[in-house]
Amino acid sequence: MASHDDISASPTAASDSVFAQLVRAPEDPILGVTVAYNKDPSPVKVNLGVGAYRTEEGKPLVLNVVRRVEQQLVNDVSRNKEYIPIVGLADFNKLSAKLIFGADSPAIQENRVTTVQGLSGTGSLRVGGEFLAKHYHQRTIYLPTPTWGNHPKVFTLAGLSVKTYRYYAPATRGLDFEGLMEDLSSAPSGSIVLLHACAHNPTGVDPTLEQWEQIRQLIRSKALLPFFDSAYQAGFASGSLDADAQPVRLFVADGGELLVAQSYAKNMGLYGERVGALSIVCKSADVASRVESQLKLVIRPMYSSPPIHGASIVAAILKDGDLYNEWTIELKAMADRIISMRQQLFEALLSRGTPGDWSHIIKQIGMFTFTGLNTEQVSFMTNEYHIYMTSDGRISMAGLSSKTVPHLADAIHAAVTRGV
Ligand code: PLA
Repeated sequence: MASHDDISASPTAASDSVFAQLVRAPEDPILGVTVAYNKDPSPVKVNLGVGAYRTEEGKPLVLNVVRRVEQQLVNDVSRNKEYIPIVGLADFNKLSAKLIFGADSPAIQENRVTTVQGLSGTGSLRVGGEFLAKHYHQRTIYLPTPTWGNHPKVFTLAGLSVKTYRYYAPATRGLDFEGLMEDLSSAPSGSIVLLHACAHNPTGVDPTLEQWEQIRQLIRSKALLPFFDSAYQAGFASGSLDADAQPVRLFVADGGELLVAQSYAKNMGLYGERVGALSIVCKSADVASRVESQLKLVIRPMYSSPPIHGASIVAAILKDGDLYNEWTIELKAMADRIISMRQQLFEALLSRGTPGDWSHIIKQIGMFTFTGLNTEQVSFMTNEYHIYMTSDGRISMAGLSSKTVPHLADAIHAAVTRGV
């Protein structure tokens, strides 16, 4: 007969765990930067890893308009916590489509668009990816090189096979337009093409509208399927939400089909609320409604239905003219602060005489600067200056402030001139 000791001794030994063979996974290349930053006790540390907006005081920002709407929602006793539909809040979906496609979009008027609420940008990409893996005849998706580090993982796990197309030319720190056109020309007909709608992450380099038009012609002539990732429709470069949506609208205007994943993380500062949308523009209203019926079958076993709070905030702001205007003013203030950080960092490097051409800092757009610093220089800056950034040399300009610019410029200067 086994003694009590025999029974209780074994489960405590680690080697007996059913997970004993598990290897430790590395931290996420972007979110892991924050983990390392949080562990650093240095008072001068700066987190320029994740693309999250900070104020001049280095604090996270909740927009005033968001605070006000949230208060109204809390005070409204007629609201309840019932499950919302599998596809999310109807108002939110309609208004999200309007935001990206434009109020007068023929696709919306003809009911050719189906929009479902998603778990921010990532969740919307994932639902779109799984839908395509299940229902689309071509399972290959082309991603730009480089791209957001999570893209390959999201689409691979969704069941698609990932290939790449050339996008960025390190030599010019600009777009490799010829490489892009060549690679898309040789993609098999029907392939899916992931396009960053604006403010390409991590490079901050976007095609011009003329180049977008050529990309559109190529994509349509080869019957490729565009899948836009619109994580940064915020007017960060142009100061206008409509201007940022232009590339997507070019593709809608030709009557062809496409997918768009939207995120409200950055443009409404709703990061942790996980609010986003997936829209699929179809050829006819009939197809769009069948697509929606199938999207429900993707979502229901994944997370059943989306959360109510963040989408209610977004819907309230997009629905009301005054709140919408207030939002765009706050958005513009964020954009202006980021642009001024670009200018300040550029000037700080100039004044230090840091070797190299740093004009890309003011030319690139969106939240990030793709500095051109290499992995070794980045780890030097982290170790010696407590500057946290992704190892590809990307810095989040939105995380900088006038107070931290000199420190960053010192670090870059030291990294670049080291051993020279
Ligand atoms: N698509 C792109 C191109 C992104 O850069 C990000 C976020 C997302 C989608 C997803 O954002 P969401 O799910 O929060 O809406 N990229 C961040 C954060 C800002 C991250 O890596 O999760 C970044 O630092 O790159």
